[in-house]
Amino acid sequence: MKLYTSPIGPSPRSAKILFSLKDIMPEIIEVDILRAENRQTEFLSINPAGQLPFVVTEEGITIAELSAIAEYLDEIKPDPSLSGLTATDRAVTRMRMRQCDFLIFAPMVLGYRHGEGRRFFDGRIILHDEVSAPAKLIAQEGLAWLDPLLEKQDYICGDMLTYVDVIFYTTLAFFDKQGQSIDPSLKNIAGLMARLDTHDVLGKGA
Ligand SMILES: N[C@@H](CCC(=O)N[C@@H](CS)C(=O)NCC(=O)O)C(=O)O
Repeated sequence: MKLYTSPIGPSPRSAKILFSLKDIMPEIIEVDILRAENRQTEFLSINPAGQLPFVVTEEGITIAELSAIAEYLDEIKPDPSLSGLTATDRAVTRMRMRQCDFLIFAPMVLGYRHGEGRRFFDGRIILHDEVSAPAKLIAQEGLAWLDPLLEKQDYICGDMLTYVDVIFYTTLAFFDKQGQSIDPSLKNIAGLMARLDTHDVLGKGA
């Protein structure tokens, strides 16, 4: 299996953690994200979404999107599971992933791309001046929605670490440094981030 990735960016960092947690060692192909190599024809022919990371399976199939990659890794090597041990657990994981994506990750990404990240994204995507500020507010509303759901559990989907925690951790840690910090009154989210900071594989050095 080949993993096309980069040494920088929250999603490549998530991929590194996911592969580490699964103890799977893919062939690594580093793509120069700063020079937008990922947006050039050669890479678009492999991954039309133009983003990193993505996997190319032994059969030559491209799998992009961290959640799809994580579920694929769980299918080919179930232990340790990052999606959940039962059909119900896995459904809960997919549910929370989609909710986090729509309510938190996507608006955070839009807030950055159309705001602080404009210079980087200029020429890669169409930029709109009016997008950044409301997108950041929507992401904060999403975090405020999630916070009480974590009151009685250690992780986003319950008492087991899943790929949603990995993606959440790297995404929030990255955007925290880009002007989208976590409201300290969201105690459960702050607690989750602190817990993940001390995790052997996720931790700050990963
Ligand atoms: N939803 C995607 C996000 C991928 C993503 O945003 N990748 C960023 C790196 S963190 C990227 O490729 N940025 C460079 C670009 O868009 O040109 C996933 O789950 O993999």
